[in-house]
Order: sequence, then C-alpha cells, then structure tokens
Amino acid sequence: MILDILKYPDKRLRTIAKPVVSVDETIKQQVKDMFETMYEAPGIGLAATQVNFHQRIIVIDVSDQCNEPICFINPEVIEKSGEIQWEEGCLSVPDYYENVIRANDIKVQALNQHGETFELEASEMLSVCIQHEIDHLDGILFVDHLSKLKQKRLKKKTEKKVKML
Ligand code: GNR
Ligand code: NI
Repeated sequence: MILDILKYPDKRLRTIAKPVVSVDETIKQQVKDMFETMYEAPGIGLAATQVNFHQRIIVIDVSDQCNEPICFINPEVIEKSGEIQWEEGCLSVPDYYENVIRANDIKVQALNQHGETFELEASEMLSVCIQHEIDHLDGILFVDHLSKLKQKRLKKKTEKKVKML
C-alpha cells in the first residue's frame, strides 16, 4: 500500500520515534509499505516518521537499478569519521535542495526486516542517506542543518505556497 508522505512544516515530522520492540507482522507490513512508497515517490530513502508511523524504521535503496533495498530497524551509528558535503533533498520538503555537511564514513548497527542484527559500513551517498533518515526518526529535517537565514527564506517560500492552495 502506498502511504501519504507528511510535508514540511507539518508538526508531526518533529515526533521522536520509539524503538521497535519486536519485528512482528505489523512491522513487516509497514516495511513493505514503506519500500513501495519510497520506490513510487521516487526517493532513495524513507523514514517511518515521514509516513506518520513513529517507530524507528528506515528503508533505503541508493542503487541505480533500484534493486538493492536495505531496511534498518532501530539503527544506531556506532562509529563515524570524516566529512562530506552533499546536496540534499527530502520528500517532505519538495522542490528544495541545499548542501549539508555530515560524516563521510559511518558504521551502523540495526535489525533487518527479519529481526536479525547486522552491521554495515557506509560512505558517500549511502552514508549521507542513512544519516538523513536517522535524523527524521529524531524529528530533525535536513533544513535544520542550514543557516538561520536559509531557514527563514524556506519558511517564507512555504507560507506563500500554502496560501496558493
Ligand atoms: O530521495 C531522497 N534523496 C536524497 C538526496 C540527498 C540526500 C538525502 C536524500 S533522502 C531523499 C528521500 C527522503 O526524503 N528521505 O527522508
Ligand atoms: Ni527526508
């Protein structure tokens, strides 16, 4: 099932997601729906927060063929180093792109969609995407990393758009 994606400045995007207690059938169905929603959007990642489900689930596929799905449940960054600047966008902030600086190399521990623990080392686009998605689970948007001036301009632009509807 395709899920609706919350759009900035929806307050529900500020919710802090709770850890998944057990990877049961409800969670597995949620993971499936999130992959479907991400591929349809299309996007390279999606956090549960964006579809108004406030448990710690992320889906990602940064491959060209869209055939390398990765699901992270209760993800934790256990190591990070280096820096990378990447132009980010977000399905919850349509038509807006800005550079953000993040760690380039990270090691993540999580559960997969079968409830098994795994570790993954990531860099560049995958690393940026994982950090962007974990931010969502903590109620943080990529625009929060920008200067106050840029945030003010985005707020104005968004208010204009809302008026037009
Ligand atoms: O589709 C997406 N592209 C993207 C590009 C640069 C940095 C991060 C991303 S994630 C985004 C999908 C999304 O909003 N995930 O939360
Ligand atoms: Ni996003």
